Formats: sequence, structure tokens, C-alpha cells
Amino acid sequence: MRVIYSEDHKLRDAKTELHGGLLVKPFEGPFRAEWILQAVVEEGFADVVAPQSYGLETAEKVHDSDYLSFLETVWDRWVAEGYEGEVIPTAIPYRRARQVKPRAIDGLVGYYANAIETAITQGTYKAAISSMNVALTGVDWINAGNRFCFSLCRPPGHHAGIDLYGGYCFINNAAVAAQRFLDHGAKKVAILDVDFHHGNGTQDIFYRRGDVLFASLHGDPADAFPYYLGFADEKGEGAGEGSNHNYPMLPGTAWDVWSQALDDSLAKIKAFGAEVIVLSLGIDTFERDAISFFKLKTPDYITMGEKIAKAGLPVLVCLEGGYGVQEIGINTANVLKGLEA
Ligand code: Q9C
Ligand code: ZN
Repeated sequence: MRVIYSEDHKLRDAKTELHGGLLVKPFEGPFRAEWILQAVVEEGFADVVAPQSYGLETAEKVHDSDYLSFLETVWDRWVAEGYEGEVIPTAIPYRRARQVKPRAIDGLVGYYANAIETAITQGTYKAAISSMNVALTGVDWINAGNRFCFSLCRPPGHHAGIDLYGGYCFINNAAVAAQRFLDHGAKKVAILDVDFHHGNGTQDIFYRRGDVLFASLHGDPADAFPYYLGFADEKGEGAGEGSNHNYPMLPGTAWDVWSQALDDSLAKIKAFGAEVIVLSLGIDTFERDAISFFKLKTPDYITMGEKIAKAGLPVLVCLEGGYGVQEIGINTANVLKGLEA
């Protein structure tokens, strides 16, 4: 299958992440994409192509346009304020506070944040746009008649909501890709999110819509980031009622239990009548991931790909998380191998 990749991901290179009360080197850095690209090429996925450029019109159907303008301008406004560090919020719209957009940059940063570990830096917006272009180029490759495509998106996207960034995400690549499938004739699209973390941004975007089914397999929010969304009783609202499916799972969950949730989610996707699957592929479900608590093993990723392919639908794979160990490379390649098996 074709791999879509852009060097521009390197523009997202924050110096800091707020972790354990310290500003540490981010878990989500350029080395991740380098490890994954190297492994997939070594494993035979050598058709690596740079993305096309797209405008914002598709992104504006899933994100608030003022939010996108905020992302584009926040770094310059931060520097103009005289700040010397990276962009980190210090105040957020807490319970019973007013949800009114502040004029001041410090207030605005917290207004648009759903988590505060993620520092915005020079180059972040350009990298986020390039990551979106990587996903959209994958959509066009599938629409040209190809069954599979791997969009090596970086930065990731699934924590980015309608008007929210955080969890290392800024623009929701998978959501923008799903929207482009709809705009090019698909009536129903499924987003299957197998990242260790709940895809709170993707759920936010499609919660009241009936054209995109969202299914997410993740660490129980009582135990895992993003903590405040991703419970099993979140089923969708209005036109989206019944098209949101969460599978929260406990610390230590291994393939036996995890794969039952996968089977169930694939049955939901078939019953929904999806014409294409956008796979939000986080490989932070791995047993030695630096920040997660599932126990999937390297061969499990082949079986994962095989099971997803058996749904019989085209699959656009968008990279999400996966941290701390070089095995993110082979584990990603194994999913691709399983898909093509
Ligand atoms: N400092 C994705 O996998 N919590 N995002 C970090 C360690 C945020 C993960 C805890 C995790 C965000 C795309
Ligand atoms: Zn994750």
C-alpha cells in the first residue's frame, strides 16, 4: 500500500511537555515519524509519496474557523506579548465559568485547550496543516480506487475537537479525512480509533451527526487520559444517537479482551453501512509503551490488521499515538501487513 509522508512534520518540535510537575522533553517528537517511516520501508512499504496541498475548506466543516485562526496566529501573538517560553495555558474555563472568548492571549489559550501538557511552538501550525494534507492525500488515493493507504500523520489529531487542542493534537486529521470522503460521495463513513487514548476530539466533532460512526477502544477514562470523556454510556445525540461506541478497558488489558472489543466495533461498523473506514491508528496499546497500560504484543498488530481487513471495506490508516519505544515502527508495519494479508 502507498505511504503518504511529509518532512514538514519536523516543524512540530516542542522543547517542553508538562509532565509530573516538570517541563520535560515531549513524548511526541519528530523521532517517532522517523522510526515509523524507517520500519515500514524496511518491511516493504516503499511506495512513499509526499502530500498534495489542500485549503482549509474541509477542515472548516469539522473545526470552528475562529479556532483554526487561533492556531495560525497564537505563536506570533505569544511572542508579541513578550513571552519567552512555549505557549502553555495558565487558566481554563472551569465548571460554572462563562464560556466567552477572551481578548487576552493568555485567556484565549486556555479557552481553546482541553489539556495543558501540549505546548504550542513556532512551526506547530504549519506541521499540523501538513499532517492534515497527508491524511487528505490518502483520501484521494483511496477514492482513485485503491483499497488501502497509510497516511503517516504527525502531529496526531484525535484529541483535537471542534474548537479544542490538547493531547499532542491540533487539527483532527481523521475527522477531516472522513469529511472529505463524505464530500466526494460517501454517504456513511466509520472512524475506528484503536489508539490507547479515547478519541475525545473525534467524538466531539461527530457526536450529533449521523453520517459518521465513531468507535473507540481505549483505557478506561477513570484511569487514563483524557479522563473526562470516553465512557461506555456516551452513545451520541440527536442525528448522532446510536452512532458513537466507546470500549473503555482496564489496566493490564491484553489481546484476548481487547480483540473482543475490536470484533464488536467491526460488527457495529458493518451494521451502520459504512462505505469506508478511517483507522485512527495509535500503537500506544503496546505492552512497553511509555505512557499507557495495555499489553498488546508485536504479533497482535498483524492480527489486528487482518481482522479490520475482513470487514471488506477500504481503509485509510491515519497515524495517531505510540510512544517511547522503537517498536512503534514494527508494530505499525505489522498492522499494514495484516491489512494486506
Ligand atoms: N505526560 C495521543 O496518543 N497525557 N495523545 C500525557 C504523559 C497526554 C496522548 C501523559 C497523552 C496524549 C495522540
Ligand atoms: Zn494515544
